[in-house]
Amino acid sequence: MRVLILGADGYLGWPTAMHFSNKGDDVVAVDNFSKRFWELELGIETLEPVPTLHRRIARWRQVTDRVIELRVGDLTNHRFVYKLLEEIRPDAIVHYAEQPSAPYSMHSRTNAVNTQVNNIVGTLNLLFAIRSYCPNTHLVKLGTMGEYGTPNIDIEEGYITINHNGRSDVLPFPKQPGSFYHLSKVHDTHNIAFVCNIWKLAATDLNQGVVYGIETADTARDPELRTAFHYDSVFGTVLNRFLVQAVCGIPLTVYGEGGQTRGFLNINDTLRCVELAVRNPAKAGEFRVLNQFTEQFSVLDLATRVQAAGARGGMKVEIARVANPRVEKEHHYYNAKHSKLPELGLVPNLLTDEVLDRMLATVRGHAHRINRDIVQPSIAWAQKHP
Ligand code: USQ
Repeated sequence: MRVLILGADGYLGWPTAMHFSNKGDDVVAVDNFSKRFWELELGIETLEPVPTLHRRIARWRQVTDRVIELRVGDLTNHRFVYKLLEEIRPDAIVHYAEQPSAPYSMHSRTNAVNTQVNNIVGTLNLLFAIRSYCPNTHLVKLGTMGEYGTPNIDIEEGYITINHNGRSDVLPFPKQPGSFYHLSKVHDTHNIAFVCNIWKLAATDLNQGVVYGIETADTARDPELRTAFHYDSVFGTVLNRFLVQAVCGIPLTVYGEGGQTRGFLNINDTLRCVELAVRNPAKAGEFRVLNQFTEQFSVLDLATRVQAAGARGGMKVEIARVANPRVEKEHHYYNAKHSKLPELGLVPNLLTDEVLDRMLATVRGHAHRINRDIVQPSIAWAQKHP
């Protein structure tokens, strides 16, 4: 298949590009490197420096003899997007090209606006370009489980049957996002669902949980093929952060009570889920929603698991209760369905002690690189900004 990967320089985008290329698909990688700019702006470093996308693509070719094509451009520039789709006309588009951080989006008015313009305008340009040049292309869009928030009822996969005043309908599941970033994903969802209906485009929204992990089969082939691993308080996800904190002796930063419960998945399962979505496309006019995670944990569960992994590795790991910089429920019901991807063939890589120990050992190997100054939370939801 001809697969276009948007946001191919990122934590998930680069392993996804290699994954499809390795399967023999014809991969075109797209990025505008804005994430690298945001990192520089905030003084954020990844655990190991990440080679340029150009260099990683060249290395991939040396290692595997497979070609990944590169296009550099910004999805908010509609001329770039139109030209791209006119030329490539892919079978599938995997769309990761969004500002992915909730804290980043809550930093200031500027960041909230930039996040929503980048994410919503970029996706909207993409939808118009698909309609113009490749209306049969399957769009696989990365959404987030955070679109649903933490309601006091079971979370369904995208839709819920509601009985009201004697009538019944299947309606989009209510959205209660917790940041301007999560809101941007909700707005995307509505735009995509709308055009699937009116233009009969085919789209899959992958409502992904929190991803963890440092390596995939392809990144492990060569140090120059590594992907970005963030542990800072803006772009790092919670388990990745806890692993780094454990290694450098910083008490694990559990925000508030730690009862916040989310869906989680291993980075290797992200690749498998995206592949399953691409190989089993939505139909014309269908807006398919798949909840993409494999297990639920509370933040405190994870901290306790990392503490135990540290003890197995001879490290004394403390758990801190940090004042919660976010406005979120710290104790709540959480039971989210996630059966559609297993029905398509997903066999999950669960967070076993062995997996946790291996990740901790890998992070420990890079301990000399850790910048302790970027670990503590620096952006508060309720704080006033100019
Ligand atoms: N948390 C801590 N301590 C930390 C960091 C986070 O207790 O040091 C807590 C947060 O308060 C939150 C939970 O852990 O309750 C998850 O936070 P996170 O930073 O790992 O994840 P989140 O901000 O929700 O965003 C991440 C990705 C985002 C993706 C989302 C999936 O950055 O791109 O959409 O996970 S989900 O959470 O299901 O919405």
